[in-house]
Amino acid sequence: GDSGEAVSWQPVVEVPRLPVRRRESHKGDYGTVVVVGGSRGMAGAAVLAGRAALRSGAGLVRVACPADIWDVVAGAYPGYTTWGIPQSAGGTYAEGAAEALAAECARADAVAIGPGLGRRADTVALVRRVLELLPAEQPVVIDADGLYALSPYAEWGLPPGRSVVLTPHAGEFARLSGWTAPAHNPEVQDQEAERQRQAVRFAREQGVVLLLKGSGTLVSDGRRLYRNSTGNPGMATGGSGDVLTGMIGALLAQGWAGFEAAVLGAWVHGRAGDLAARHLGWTALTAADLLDYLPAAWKERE
Ligand code: NPW
Ligand code: AMP
Ligand code: MG
Repeated sequence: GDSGEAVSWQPVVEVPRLPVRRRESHKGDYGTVVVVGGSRGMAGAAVLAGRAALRSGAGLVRVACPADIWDVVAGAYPGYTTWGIPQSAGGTYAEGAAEALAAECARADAVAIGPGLGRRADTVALVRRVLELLPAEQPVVIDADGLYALSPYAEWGLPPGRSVVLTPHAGEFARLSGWTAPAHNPEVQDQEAERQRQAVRFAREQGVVLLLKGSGTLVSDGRRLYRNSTGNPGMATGGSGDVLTGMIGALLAQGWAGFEAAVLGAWVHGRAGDLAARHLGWTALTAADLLDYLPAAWKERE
């Protein structure tokens, strides 16, 4: 399309605050999120997303991973439940796997799909089929290999009108949208303006909430645009994005609308990175450290 097209949006300045928890509330009040992720070699991505969802207030977290890593994911952390996506002897997904997985997802309040799933043909088919089968009102955040399965989004994406949050980094956004950012330098004003225009336009045309990651993460629903101010280059480390996916899934499960969930998630994720960097520095920071600093970051929004 025409990248010079004028797009109007309202800048958002307010990052939402968390409502106060009622003293008598129980875990059913805070929603269930299913994290669909992981594969042999990338079990960690599912673990990071599941742990991040727990650290972000979801009442219950269930990690759905391929059956061949079920024990690995379950053994990595006791706080979430797990479910193994059926596989056949050869390791590919079994017949009926997508239907069974969709049924698991349909019992939850929100779904976070993609971290570490891999890119095999049967994985791509599984992701597409599951998303087709989800109830229309179920909110979903799609990241990483979930985005790969839906690229280009205009061809493979979900029908507009659903609550969908997509969280690509620049490389994933290029694959989804066909637009490749020039080497990103936020100091160059017109490059940044073009990045913002592309984000708003994609969100509007596809009817999704887009969270475009990077230094100065953008969130748009096609009408509003938010540019995040938290975060640092210490977060340029494997697994950072997987943590964000779990966080947004947890917020969706707690009833936040997609745009607000993405804005709040991006801010708190970056803030956790900034608090972590204060003690650990940029060099040593890891994705697991973000989990350790989420409590302090969330507390600032309580
Ligand atoms: P380059 O290298 O800059 O030329 P991919 P991925 C390009 C899982 N993980 N940020 C870049 O080009 C994830 O969940 C598992 C990043 C390159 O071509 C996924 O399932 C972990 N990339 C899977 O790995 C921890 C940028 O995009 C390509 C970019 C693959 O995810 C790690 C890289 O992206 C990881 O999270 C930017 N700003 N701009 C685990 N512990 O299990 C351009 N690129 O190929 O989508 O791969 O992000 O590594
Ligand atoms: P992913 O590439 O999916 O692992 O996501 C990386 C995460 O780290 C995203 O949330 C990015 O916004 C964040 N991140 C990476 N590099 C930076 C940076 N230089 N400044 C701020 N945030 C960053
Ligand atoms: Mg990622």
